[in-house]
Parts: sequence; structure tokens; C-alpha cells
Amino acid sequence: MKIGIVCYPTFGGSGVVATELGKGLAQEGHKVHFITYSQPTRLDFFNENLFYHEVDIRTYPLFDYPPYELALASKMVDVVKYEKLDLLHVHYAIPHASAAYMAKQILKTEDIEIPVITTLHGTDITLVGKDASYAPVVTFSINNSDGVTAVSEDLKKDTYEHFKINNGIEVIPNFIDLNRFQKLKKEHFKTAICPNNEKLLVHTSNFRKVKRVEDVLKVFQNVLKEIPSKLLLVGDGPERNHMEALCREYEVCEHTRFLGKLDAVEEVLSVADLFLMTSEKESFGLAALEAMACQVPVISTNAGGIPELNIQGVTGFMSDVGDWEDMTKNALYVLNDDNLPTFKKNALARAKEFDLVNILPLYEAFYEKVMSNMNKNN
Ligand code: GMT
Repeated sequence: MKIGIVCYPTFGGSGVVATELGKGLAQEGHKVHFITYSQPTRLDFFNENLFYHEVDIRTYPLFDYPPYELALASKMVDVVKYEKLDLLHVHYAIPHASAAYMAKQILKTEDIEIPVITTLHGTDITLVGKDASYAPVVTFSINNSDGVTAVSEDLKKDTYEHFKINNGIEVIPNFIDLNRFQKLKKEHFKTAICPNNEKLLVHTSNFRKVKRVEDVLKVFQNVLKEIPSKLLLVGDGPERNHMEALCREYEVCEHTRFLGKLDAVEEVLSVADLFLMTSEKESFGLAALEAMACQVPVISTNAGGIPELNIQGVTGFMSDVGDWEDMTKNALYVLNDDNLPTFKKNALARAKEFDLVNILPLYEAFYEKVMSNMNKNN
């Protein structure tokens, strides 16, 4: 198949899923064309089946806001026509699904029928998407996609609850490439961070408010009162400065390091003992899956789709949003040397269920289904 993938090219979960999916499809022999405004972060190698088309955003003194959606739609039209694509798969509804709809209508006028599949990732539904300034367009573009997927049952439920949807939604969960995300031998790294064999806690996120990184610090402050430990914070975003200030207030700076955006997050995860995910909303929790693949148990909230990944008392524990006292209690339990090896083993076993090789065929089957439905209707 010749597949166009539209996504955010950044470190964000939806962009990572879209890029890893494209890489997996290319490995299977499909030709995959990424259409984005810059090279996707994880598209950092050559493969004869992978192509990248940059959206050309022209600005003009009249535009306070350059119309990205129009440039994107125009690029989609161009790539579909000249690369003879079989389908467009857009990740994150805003503004990709509505741009794809526009591209589809333009192509129709030239007798080209292109199926559009929209994958909903989370905040495009639960946060930004349901805001009145976007909701009508999001509703319309979900209803007018030829196929829709969501990354968890919870996100599917939320979508039906918040929007007037008259289209089916197939759940295809996030996945992990276990060849990349695995426990690597990085003992020298662990010794450098934890010279006295302290326990190592890790959090990775984009430091947005929705991640409640302040709860990570609160949990760590209280874990530290009980056992020698260190905290690594990976990623960057709007809350980072505030979190650095909170570290001082909680007097945990000496034991905490902010690492910023990292390409090889699996190296840090390889030496971690516990992963903290304190999000208020989380449609799936890809960052937790990446940790589990590196044998790291997870202390998380029970928000959104996290319970579809983290198994209570088996791969870690879940608590209500904001309940840092419960999270601390659970973290101390998991970090106990009598319990930690079992949790680590269970985390890996669970991650294996989301192996790319299990999930990729679900996308391929969905593509086939959507394309054959379209052929039947034409
Ligand atoms: O977590 C983020 O804020 C990034 C966001 C994105 O769309 O880039 O991630 C969402 O998509 C991921 C991949 O499907 C999911 O694993 C994350 O749970 C989801 N984030 C939220 O729902 C907050």
C-alpha cells in the first residue's frame, strides 16, 4: 500500500505513535509518506520505503496567523496525486482531520477518491477538542472520516460522550517496539546517578499542567523521607520552571535532575526502578508503556485509559488523581527489595502484549476494511 501519514513531528505521544507506525509499515514493505511541517523526531534514519514531504507554510504581512491547515491540505492534495497514495492516515484530530477532509473534497473534483482515517490520541478529544472554539470542526471531521480509531476504550467512550458522533470508532491501542525499548546494560550510568545504590525514580512528559508534575515531586519528597532515592525528570514544557522552583521549596534539588528532551529515553529507563505518571488525563499512557518495556513498574493515577495498561498490584499501582499519599505508600511497597523483582518481571510481561508486531496487523486490517468499504460504496 502507499500510505500518507500526517502527524505532529515532535516528541509528543501522537507523533511518536504515528512515526513508529510508519516505520513498522515500511518494514512490512508498504510505502509510507510522512506529511508534516518538519522532519518527525523519530524519523532519523534511511529506509527505502519511507518518504518525508514538508508542508510549505507561506506567510504574508496580512496574516497574524499563517493558515497552516490550508498549506497542509494543499500538500496532501499534491502528495496524494503525485505519489498515487491509497489512503491518508491522520494522527490527532486538530487540525489534521479537517485538513484531510478538505484535501479529500478537492481530490474528488479531479475524480480521485482517497480514504481518510483519523486516529484520536487524547487531548484532541478530552481537552482542546471539546473546547467550543474547535468542537464543531472536530465533530464534523470525525463524522466525515472514512475510518476512525482511538487509542483506548476510555478515549472511545469520551469521544461518544463529548461529541455528537454518528461514525464507528475502532480501538487500536498504543504499541511499543521491543527491539528499541528494552533493558539495556547501562550500569555505569546508574552508578553515576545513584553512587550509593539509591533507588531511581523516573518521570517523562511534556510538562504540561495536565501531567501534574507537582504530584511527582510530592511523591518523591515523601519516598525520600523513607528510602535513599533519586529522581530523574525527562522532557520539557510550560511547567518546567515552576517545577524547578517547587524542587527548591520541597528541598529535593540535591536528589533531582531535570534532563530535558532526550532522544534515547530508553537508556534512562533501563536503569530506573520506578516510573511515575501522575496525569489528570491520559488516554493511554505511552510513556508508561515505554517504561514497562524496560522492566520498570508504574505508579500512576487511574485517569483515562491508564487502567487499560497498568494492572493494579501486578505491574504497579493506580491511585485517584492528586492522591500523592496513596501513590507514596504504593511506591514504597513496590520499591521494597522483596517486591521489586516481581513487579519488574510483570511490567515487561504486560508490555509484551503491546508489542508492535501484535498491533501493526490491526492497523493493516483496518486499512483494508476501510478501503474495501469505500470500493463497495463507489
Ligand atoms: O501526552 C501528551 O500530552 C501528548 C499527547 C499527544 O497527542 O501527542 O499524547 C496523547 O497521545 C498518546 C499516544 O496515543 C497517548 O499515549 C497519551 O496518553 C495521550 N496523552 C493524553 O491523553 C494527555
